[in-house]
Amino acid sequence: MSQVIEYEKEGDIAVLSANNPPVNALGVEVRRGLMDGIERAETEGVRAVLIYGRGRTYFAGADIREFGKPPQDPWLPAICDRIEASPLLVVSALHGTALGGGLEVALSCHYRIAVPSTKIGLPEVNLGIIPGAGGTQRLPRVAGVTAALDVITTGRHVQAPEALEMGVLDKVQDGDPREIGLAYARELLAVKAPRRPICDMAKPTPIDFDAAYDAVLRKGRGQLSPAIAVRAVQASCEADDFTAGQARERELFTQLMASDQRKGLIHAFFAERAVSKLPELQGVRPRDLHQIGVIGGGTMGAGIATSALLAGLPVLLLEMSSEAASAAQDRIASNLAGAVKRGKLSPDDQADILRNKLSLAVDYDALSGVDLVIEAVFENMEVKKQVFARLDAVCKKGAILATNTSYLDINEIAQSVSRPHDVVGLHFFSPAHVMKLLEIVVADHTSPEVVATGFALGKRLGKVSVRAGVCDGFIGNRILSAYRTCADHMVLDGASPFQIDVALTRFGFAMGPFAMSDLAGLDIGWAARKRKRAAGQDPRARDSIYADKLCEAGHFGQKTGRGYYVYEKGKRGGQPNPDVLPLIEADRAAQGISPRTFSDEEIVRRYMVAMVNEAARVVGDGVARRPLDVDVTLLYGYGFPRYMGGPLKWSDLQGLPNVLDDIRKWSEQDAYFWQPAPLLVKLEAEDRCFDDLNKER
Ligand code: T1G
Repeated sequence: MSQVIEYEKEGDIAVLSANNPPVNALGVEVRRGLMDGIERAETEGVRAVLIYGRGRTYFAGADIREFGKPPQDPWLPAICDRIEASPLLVVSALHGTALGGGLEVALSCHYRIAVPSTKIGLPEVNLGIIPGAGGTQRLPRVAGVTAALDVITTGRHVQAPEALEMGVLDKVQDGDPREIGLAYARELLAVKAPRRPICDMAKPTPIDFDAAYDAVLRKGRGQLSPAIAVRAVQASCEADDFTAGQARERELFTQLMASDQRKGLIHAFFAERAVSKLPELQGVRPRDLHQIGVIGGGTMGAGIATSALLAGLPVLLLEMSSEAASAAQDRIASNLAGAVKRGKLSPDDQADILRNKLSLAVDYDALSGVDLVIEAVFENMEVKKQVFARLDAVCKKGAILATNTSYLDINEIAQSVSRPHDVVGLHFFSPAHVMKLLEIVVADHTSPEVVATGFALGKRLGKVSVRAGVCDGFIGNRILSAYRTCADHMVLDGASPFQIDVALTRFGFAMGPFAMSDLAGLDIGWAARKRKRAAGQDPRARDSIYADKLCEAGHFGQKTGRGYYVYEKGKRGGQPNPDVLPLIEADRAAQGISPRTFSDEEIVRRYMVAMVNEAARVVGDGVARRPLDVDVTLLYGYGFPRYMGGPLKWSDLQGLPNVLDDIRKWSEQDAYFWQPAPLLVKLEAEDRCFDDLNKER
């Protein structure tokens, strides 16, 4: 008998328990154990079979690590059919997260009981595929098409009470899964409950599947799996019989399993878990965090404070005056009210946080007891150094001194205090209490313990934390600067900002670069361009002034109501600003440029290749430890389409030689901007890809 599926007998009930930590994934050994267990039970004169999971959960799905490898017998659909066809009464007792193939195994049983905290779901679409072991055929039969489509196309987790109402669960009862499962099986046997193979149930009532398909496809913004799932569910109504419906499901599942979107989404799944696993942190104990200090209560400081407060961390917020502190408190209260509105916080908890967890101060001495302090003051090196000097004087030994700067040199800040090993960058993204990305910027002398504490804080705040080295823009903003510059070059050469935005949203980005600039504020880019010019940028670098002209006219984007787009109060989105094209034409004329047309394909290709080239430099320079760190940064901080896995996964799927061919071709027009990143050239020469680097590091 397999170790991962244990077989026991409890009277006239055979018990199959999964023991495959951490999530009882349905790997080939588990599948073999289930098949052997069912067959054995049928030879031992028992009347029922109970299936449940040991440890933290019932089966949480197929083993994702097997994807992309040759499938191994027995396949999960065959297991489900075998369980369902058993002449014995088969009961599943669920707890934890019964997801994907796990729920499909449960649906192939004849009865399902769960503890109240159980969550069920069919989240396969989040991996670029669809349920492939009968879920699209069985769930509609028990829950109806509408409920099944909601669960399958969103991949959402369903709490036990709702699953009971849906008809997916037959009973919800507190207790040990094994015990409640055995009691329920005995109860069913006592009343001679019939087997209830779902495959024998009537076909579900159809809906307008074309309308459902169109609606889901639009919502998917380029991701195909949710819409394809609609067609699989459609087969549960329209196929000749259950078996034909399963065949249709298998056909669609197999198509998606071979797709780049499945490769991208699986990469994202594992990358977002690997990103916090750094060899340098193995065995390093983070410092305890009982209270954190935040300096500066503007948008960022208030957002950071809100994020910590929502995670249950007491916060001391320091401002320059009591009026500023009170204004900061109002910003935090407003942020918390948003959390209440979104159902993330109860009104009582909001009141408790403001009354008991948030303290305000105007005197640095108040920070003497905090374990970690984050400054979010004006982005100016001298101001930052003054703040750090004060912190160095008042904070207790072992307190961590963090800066939220988005581009200033953290090594220079660290050198201005007596404890550089306690200095770290914690780069939050605005709004800090909503955006999940946190760049943990490690300066030359930052101690591993401080880095580990940064990651522990990020985990506690529910962030996805990425380790970054010190450079202008760290990982995300440095890469953003490159592909944003590429977009500006295309505007100078003939494309319009509006065409570029449309092309990139069609490709899958939530927003195009110019709409994004309007959202962030055009003054930020303007300051960066002035900073680079003042620092003396390379004369070979192309420059543009059309955007400066917009800013000089006071148009900073959404915050002033006008930028690349014109924004009307109360209306979502903006309309192209008619003043923009004349500014661009003047800029082209001043530079003697004759504009040409761009196809959407070329726009997307240049934009993406510029992103990949700079990302390869960021990895090559060691600012990002691995390619996956770049991918996770772009996925969580820059609206990169998740189904492509991130820019470096995308480039692997495109083929690095093809990417390099484009760079070399374009470098004939602009050898300065299109210099191939050395790492790209190296990988091409060694016939390797970024995934190989991820595996090595
Ligand atoms: N396969 C392999 N490993 C898995 C896994 C899975 N399905 N789920 C989790 N892990 C690993 C994960 O990589 C991590 O490893 C550890 O378990 C803890 O996970 C035919 C084909 C279950 C809600 O999509 O949603 O069934 O980093 O950190 O936050 O139709 O994991 O420790 O080395 O996420 O408590 C469908 C995916 C598969 C569920 C737990 N199932 N997993 O969250 O822990 S497709 C899923 C999750 C399928 C069938 C199809 C979550 C979780 P490590 P964790 P967590």
